[in-house]
Amino acid sequence: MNTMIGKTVVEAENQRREAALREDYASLGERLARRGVDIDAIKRKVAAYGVAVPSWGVGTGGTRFARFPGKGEPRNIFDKLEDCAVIQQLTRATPNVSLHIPWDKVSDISELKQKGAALGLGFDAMNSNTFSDAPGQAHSYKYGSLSHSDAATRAQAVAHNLECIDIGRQLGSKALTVWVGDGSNFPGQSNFTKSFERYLDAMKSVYAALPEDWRVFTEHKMFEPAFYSTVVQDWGTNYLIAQELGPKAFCLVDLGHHAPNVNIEMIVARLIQFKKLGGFHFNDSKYGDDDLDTGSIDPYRLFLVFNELADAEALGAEGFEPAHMLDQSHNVTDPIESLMTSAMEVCRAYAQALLVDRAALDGFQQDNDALMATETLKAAFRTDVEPILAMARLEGGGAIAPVATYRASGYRARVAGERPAVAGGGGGIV
Ligand SMILES: [Mn+2]
Repeated sequence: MNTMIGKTVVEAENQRREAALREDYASLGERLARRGVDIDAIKRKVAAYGVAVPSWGVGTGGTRFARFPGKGEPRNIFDKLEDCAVIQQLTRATPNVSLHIPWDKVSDISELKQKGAALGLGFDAMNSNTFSDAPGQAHSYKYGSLSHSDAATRAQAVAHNLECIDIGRQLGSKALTVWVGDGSNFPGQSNFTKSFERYLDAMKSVYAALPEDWRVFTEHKMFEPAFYSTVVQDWGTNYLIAQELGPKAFCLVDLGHHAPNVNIEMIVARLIQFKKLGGFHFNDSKYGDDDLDTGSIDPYRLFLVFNELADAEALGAEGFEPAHMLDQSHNVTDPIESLMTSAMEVCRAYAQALLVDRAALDGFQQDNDALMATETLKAAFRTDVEPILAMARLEGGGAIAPVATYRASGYRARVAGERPAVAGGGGGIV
């Protein structure tokens, strides 16, 4: 397998930190043992955990105002896979890449598959794009795609999704994620019921083309690019879609796609209860769909989401297999550093959620002891699980300190010499 960063760099960086890590791990292990928790069991679960990286995340994003390209940005999907391989090599938490069509479209799909295999990367859910026009396409998506008033435009959007399934099938992907920008900017511009009927009708054609072992994830979003109404607005609409389509259809929760202060962890619990949670797009936000780095604004909310997931895992919820993916836009940081940090934040929230004393929590809930119930969650959240994460990385062949190791490797400067700056490149705020 090809490694993007020299093993001697990783080993030298790890060597400087290993003794301290072993001390910290032993100390944390003692403290957790007092709470009846086996640190090695938690570490094994964290080591087995993975969150997919979106191919578009490794390019610098942008806002509606401007995009400021970074040095050595990937020029195409092959460069993107190499950057994704750096993230996986150092964090050991991102074994799969989620592709976006047409941004990642290639003439020879087997070449792409081989590149992934050579880098030790698999392919996660495929993402279709009917929120912008591809060069030369017959019908514009300016006024919508799967819900468009024009049948030919809807048919074109369906055909694009079928193409994504076909490419994904050849790559070994097992899921399609559909997010549409369809909606309206003015009251009266579109008929809510008719546009949703058209959307459902089009999605039924996409659903019918799913291979037997595939799932389709529909992603809701409250606003943007449409600012008055969106066709797939909220989790309730999303649940209706999954119900209408059938057993292979699930809801995808992007943490940034809700109104401010919405209780996302409760939405997650509802979708788990009714067996329709398909997966996540992790990111963080302060105001809207900010696509900031996961855990950078509200790590407690991320923990509370993972608390619901760990609860379902502990109960052995039937058919519970959500897909986890990052979905962020990096405007002021090196995308590789942001994605590594974010992947580690997701692992941290998972590890903390595994520390929740569920029997004690259940007892406090039964007794209506609100204070002790919430303190039970806080006790897990306050635990510094970094030694667990770092040990899982070290034992998996990764880096104890991924960002420091990445900086020491000089990877960005090296690729900057090989990759001339490009103005366009697929990326942005999705
Ligand atoms: Mn998303």
